[in-house]
Amino acid sequence: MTSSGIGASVKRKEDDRFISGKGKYTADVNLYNQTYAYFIRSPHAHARIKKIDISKATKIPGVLGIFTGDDVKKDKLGNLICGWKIMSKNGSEMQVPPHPILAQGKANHVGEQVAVIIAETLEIAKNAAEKVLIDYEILKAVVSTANAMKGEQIYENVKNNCAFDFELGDKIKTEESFSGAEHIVSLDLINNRLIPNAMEPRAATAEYNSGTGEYTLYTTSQNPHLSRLIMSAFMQVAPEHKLRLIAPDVGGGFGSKIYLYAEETVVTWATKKIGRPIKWVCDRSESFLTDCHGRDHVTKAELALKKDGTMLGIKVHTIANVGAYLSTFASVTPTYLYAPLIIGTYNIPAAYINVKAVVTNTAPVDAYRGAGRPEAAYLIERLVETAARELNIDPADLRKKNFVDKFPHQTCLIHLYDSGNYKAHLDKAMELSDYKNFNQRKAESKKRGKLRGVGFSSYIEACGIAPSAAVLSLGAGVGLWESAQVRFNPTGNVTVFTGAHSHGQGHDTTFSQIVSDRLGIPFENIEVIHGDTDKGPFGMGTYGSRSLAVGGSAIAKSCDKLIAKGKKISAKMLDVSENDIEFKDGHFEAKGTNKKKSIGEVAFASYLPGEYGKINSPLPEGVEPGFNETSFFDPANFSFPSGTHICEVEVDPDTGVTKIVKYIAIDDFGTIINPMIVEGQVHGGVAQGAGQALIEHTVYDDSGQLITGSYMDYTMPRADMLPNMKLGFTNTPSPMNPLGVKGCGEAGAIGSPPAIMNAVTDAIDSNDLQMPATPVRVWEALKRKVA
Ligand code: MCN
Repeated sequence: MTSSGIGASVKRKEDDRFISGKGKYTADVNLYNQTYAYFIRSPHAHARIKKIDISKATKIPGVLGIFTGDDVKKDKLGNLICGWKIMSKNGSEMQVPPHPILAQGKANHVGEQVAVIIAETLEIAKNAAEKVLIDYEILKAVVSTANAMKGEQIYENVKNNCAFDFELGDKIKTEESFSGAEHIVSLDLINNRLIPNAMEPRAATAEYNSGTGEYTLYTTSQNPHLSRLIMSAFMQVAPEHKLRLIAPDVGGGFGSKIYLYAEETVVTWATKKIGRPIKWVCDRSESFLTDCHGRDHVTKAELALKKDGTMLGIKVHTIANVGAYLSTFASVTPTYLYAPLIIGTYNIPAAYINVKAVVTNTAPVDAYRGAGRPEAAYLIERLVETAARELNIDPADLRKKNFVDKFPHQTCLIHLYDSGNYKAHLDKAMELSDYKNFNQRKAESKKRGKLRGVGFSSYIEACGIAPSAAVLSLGAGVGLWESAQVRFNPTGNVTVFTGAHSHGQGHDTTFSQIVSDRLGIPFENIEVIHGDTDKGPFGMGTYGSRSLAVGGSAIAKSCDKLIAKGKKISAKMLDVSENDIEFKDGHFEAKGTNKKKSIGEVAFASYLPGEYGKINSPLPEGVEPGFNETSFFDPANFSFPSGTHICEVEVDPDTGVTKIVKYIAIDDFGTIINPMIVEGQVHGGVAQGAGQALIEHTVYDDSGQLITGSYMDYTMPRADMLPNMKLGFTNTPSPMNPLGVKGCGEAGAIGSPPAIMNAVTDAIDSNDLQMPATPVRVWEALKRKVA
């Protein structure tokens, strides 16, 4: 390992830019002669739009245009799409509510964009909005996840408000496993709805060049290529070759910026109509109302076991709230990202899951850090811990008894687990947490009047979302893979173009480490470019902890192609046979001699054969000039990170306040490129999971108004909620990619909610508690217990 190669904790090269205010975010983009967009949003959750009168507003000086759903219709723009087709158990296709970029006929959630005003300044646009008269007929709103199917039908084509009724697994075999069971654990679980809250709110600035017919959109996107594809192929905003999307620095996304939203589409369409650039920046209140939310499941989960703890079967019924519209990936999150993982790390022979996806008059719900996998880990890990308590078996022993321990492992659902050693991370976590002395700590806490609890979670996730064959067979609209171009410039430094997008994950650093390691060139001589559809090949973006496993592997593949080409060129330069060339530490060496050429020299010669390139002849026959390779990597399967998290909490029975006093996370991410970055990813993920478990909660009232629409009411996790975490790794390389890596970007948010909730329920000795375990809920649960 070199000081900047694979395995080194290199400091993030992008941080200097970010912490010194030199980052360039979408809102920093200001174009000559730009105008400003302001969206008029529905104040009602469900309302018929009877009339929109813009006559007064258009007369205000400085107003350049006001557009409504009628204008969108007139221009024949397509609707926003959901790109993953899910079939219901009766064989019918999912029912998708039409999703126009400006409401047509009806508004279906508070905050939905009903009209847009383009003006010389934002103030003028906002003032003009006051003069737009909209006549609404308020309709009854459907809000509750559990009762959505009993509510008034929202869309003509979505019967009973159920977009799809999905199932996976063998129902009969599972029922049989339950009939033969000696013990059944049953839990009613709510996976609370979350609002992503990336540090940078969404933004978009669009410009049309009438000279070239080209549109440029600067946008806060996690996957600009896919957004461009949707805008071109499905919405007819502009032909793909005339549409350039640039997602510059993006200040976090956590999933919420994967999707194509209405606003960026509207400004791109309207910029040609206005004939000037248009800028839109979302404010935090709009973010709360319109960014896609996450989770929101109501679940009944049951686990069948023998008395000795052997797991026999699992049965799950979930109602998943997808909100008012099916956003870009909304259908895959509560189905294929969730259902196949309900068996977790365990050898459970029979499983059945049914998911009813319901539409409601709330903001759309889509993937949020973990996307389906936290929901799966939560239910299986809560069931397992409960089973251990009910059967009076140590939770660690129950897990070990049932762990999958041979790989590859074909589960009874659809996944083939690639590699792992679950016992190893459980053992390591137990050792690091000093589990054996827990009872002593519990007694000490008791002396101080506190209730101490411990919780485990041995989670698994599927990441590296890609294998085209697999995702297409599961209903994806397009196969997923990733691309990379590694380009040597003649003077020996390297530009890497990746189809992935970094918005906090440190790709500039880790991708440079891969190239430095593979090609033996200094880390400082490598530049990573992402987020621009005009640079580099097509890309699939960043989500599902896929960028390293899929995008990083494409980079490694391109490096290997360069080495193969370099062998041919250097053989000619050194006057030996290609078979005698060995590539080592950045040099092509003629075996058994002291003759060698650095990769930089070879790169120069490849572009400029001749005196200066020190290859006084043309390149070898059949070798094209240049040192620039492009690769597309499509793995054979997902990779499956796993880990054990152990949490200890102290609950104050008088106030219900929970304090996390110990947190251990031992994770298996296969080969690790940069341990420091990976630890940072785990820290962030655990903090988000702690937020979900203890304080974060999205509340709509019965009329569909968002009660938790600001930081006054929506509580974000804070540093003082978390102790100094102890992290560690077990590394079983994944056989699914050339780097042996597994993703780490979501693991913390997947492993932590069940570990924390298992600890809280242990402390209060009651399962009668749902997330978030706020002080009042914990206190009430304790009171219910006494009563
Ligand atoms: N890495 C590594 N070794 C491994 C695994 C990963 O060194 N074995 C490094 C990677 O090279 C990369 C980082 O860790 O620099 C995360 O890699 P990966 O797990 O591939 O995840 P992605 O880069 O695809 O990031 C997506 C993931 C997701 S899905 C969400 S949501 C999320 C997350 O990452 N959103 C984030 N982490 C985030 N971090 C920040 N700061 N901001 C977000 O919005």
